[in-house]
Amino acid sequence: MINLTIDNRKVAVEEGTTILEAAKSVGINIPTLCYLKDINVIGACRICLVDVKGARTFIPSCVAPVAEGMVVNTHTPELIKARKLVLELILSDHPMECLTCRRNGNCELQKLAEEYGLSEIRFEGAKTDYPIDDSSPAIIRDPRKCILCRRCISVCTNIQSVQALTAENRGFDSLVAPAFNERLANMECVQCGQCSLVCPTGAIVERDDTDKVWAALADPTKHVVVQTAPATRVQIGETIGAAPGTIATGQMVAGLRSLGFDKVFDTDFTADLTILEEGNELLQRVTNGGVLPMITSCSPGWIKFIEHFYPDLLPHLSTCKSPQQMFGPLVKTYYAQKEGIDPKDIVCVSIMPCTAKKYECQRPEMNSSGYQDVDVVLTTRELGRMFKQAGLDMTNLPEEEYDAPLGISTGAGEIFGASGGVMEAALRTVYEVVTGKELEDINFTACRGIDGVKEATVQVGDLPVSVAITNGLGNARKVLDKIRAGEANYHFIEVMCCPGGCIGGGGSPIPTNTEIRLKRIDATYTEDERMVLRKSHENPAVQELYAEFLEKPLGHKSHELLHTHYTP
Ligand code: HC1
Repeated sequence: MINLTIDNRKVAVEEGTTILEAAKSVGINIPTLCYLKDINVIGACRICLVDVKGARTFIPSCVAPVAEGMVVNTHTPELIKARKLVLELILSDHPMECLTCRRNGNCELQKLAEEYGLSEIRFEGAKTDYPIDDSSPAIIRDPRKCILCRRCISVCTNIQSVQALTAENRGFDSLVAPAFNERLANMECVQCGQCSLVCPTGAIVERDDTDKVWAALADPTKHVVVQTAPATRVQIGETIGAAPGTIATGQMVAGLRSLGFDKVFDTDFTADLTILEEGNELLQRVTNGGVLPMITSCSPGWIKFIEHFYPDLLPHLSTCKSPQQMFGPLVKTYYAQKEGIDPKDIVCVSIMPCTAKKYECQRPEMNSSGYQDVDVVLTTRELGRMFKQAGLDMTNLPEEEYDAPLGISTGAGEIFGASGGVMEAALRTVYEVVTGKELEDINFTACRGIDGVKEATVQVGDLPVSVAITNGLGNARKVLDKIRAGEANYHFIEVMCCPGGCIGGGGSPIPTNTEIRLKRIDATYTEDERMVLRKSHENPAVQELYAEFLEKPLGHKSHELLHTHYTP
C-alpha cells in the first residue's frame, strides 16, 4: 500500500492509484471534465489540477499516480484561481446558449461554472464556428459546443472499436469530428450514441423527435400506440431524479396513458416472440447443418457494425428482425385487423434506450406492413422530457398495467434489456421445447453480468449447447475474429452493441456509468423474478398470436413480417 496525505487526511491506497481516485476513496471529489474512469484518462482539460508539495507546477490528478509520503492539497486559493482560469478559457470559445441547449441543467461544464461562481469571461475574441452535423437519423453533432475532451473519441475507438470520430487540425482550429470533417451519415458510424452518453456538454445529443409524437397525439384521425423497450422501465425514473435501479414499470405505463397514447404496449411481448422465432431458427440450423454459430440480430448498432466491418459473416446472423421491428408490422396487420383500424391511421411509437433504433426504423426494408412499420422512436431521455413538459410527476402516479394483447409478456422478455438476457431467455425456451422437461432452475446465471465476453455450455437433451455472449462492439470484434479464424466452436452467440446491454444504450439517462449499469441490471432481474410467467413459450398472448394469425414459428407469415435480410 502507498501512504499519503490529501487535504490533511491520511490515505492508504494501492500502488498505481491516481491521486484523483485516492482522493475519491476518502470522499474528496476533485472536479473533472475530460476524465472518464477506465475509458478516457488523458489529463487534457486541466480542471483536476492539484498542489503536490515539492512539485514545481500543479499536477493533473487524473493521470498522476500516488507516491509514498506525498502531501496533496486539492483546493488552495491558487488552485481555485487556476481552475477558474481554465473554465474561463473553455467558455471563451463556447456558445453561451445554455437556455436553449439540450443539456441545460445536466451539463458538466455548466455545473462547474456554477460551482466556481464564474461571473464574467474576460477573454473576448474569435469563436469556433463549424457547422452543425444533423445528417444522422440518430445523433446531432454541434462542434461549437465541443470542449475537445475526447471522451467521445475514446468510447468510439476503445470501447466500440468503430473509430468514427477523431481529432482534426491543431491549435484554435482543433476539432473533434469524423475524419476529414465528413458528415456522420457518410461514415461507418453505427449510430449507437455512446458518444452522446459520455459528452459532458451538448456537443453530441440524440435527435429529438418529441414534436412528431406530440403532433400525432393531438391528431384526432390518428390511433397512436406505443411500445416500451425492456430496459426503459429500469431507466425512466432517473430522468426525474429517482435513484438508479428504480423500477417504474407501472408508473411509466400510467404516464404514457396520461400523455394520450391510445394503447400502451410492450416490446417485451415481441421479445418473447423473438425467442420463439429465433429458438426455432437455431434448432433448424443445428438439425439441418445450417450456418453456425448463429448470432442474435436485435441490436441495430451491432447490425450496422457487422454490415460495415464483417460483411463476410452476415450469414451467421439470425434472420429475425429485432423485437422493435417485429412489433411494428404486427401492430399494422394483426392488431389493425383485430381492432378494425385502417393501418394508415396507426402511428407506432417506440420508447427505446437506444439511438440506433431511430436509424433502424428508417431502414428501407422495415416496411413489411405496407407502411413504415415503426413511425417514431424516442429515447428514454426524450420520454423523460415529454413527461416533464406534460407536468407529470411520474413517481407519484398510481401504477397501471399494459394493454392486451401486445402488452402481455414474461420475465424472459424483460431480461432482454441486460447483457446475456436474450441468451438466457432463449435457453429457457429451447431447453424445455427440445427436452419436453421443465427446467428445475430457470436462472442461467453464467449468462449474466457485464463481463465483455461470457461463455457457457448447457446440456440440452443429447446436445451440449455452447454459447457466447458479448457486449460492447470491441468485444464483439474479438468473437468475430475467432469465427473468421475458425476457432469459435459455439452454437449461438448473443451480441449487444452497448456495454452492459440495452440498459446502457446510447439513449439512456445521463449519467450512465458502470455503477449505474449494474444497478439497472439488478433491477432487471428483480423485475423478471416478479413476473408470473418467466418463459417466452408460456406467453399466452404469443400463443394466441400464432393460433389466430401467424400459424407457426418460421411459417409463411412470420417470414413475411418478422424476418429480414442484411446489406453487405
Ligand atoms: Fe433493447 Fe431489444 S433488448 S435491442 O437492447 O432486443 O433498445 O431494452 O428494445 O428491439 O426487446 C433496445 C432494450 C430493445 C429490441 C427488445
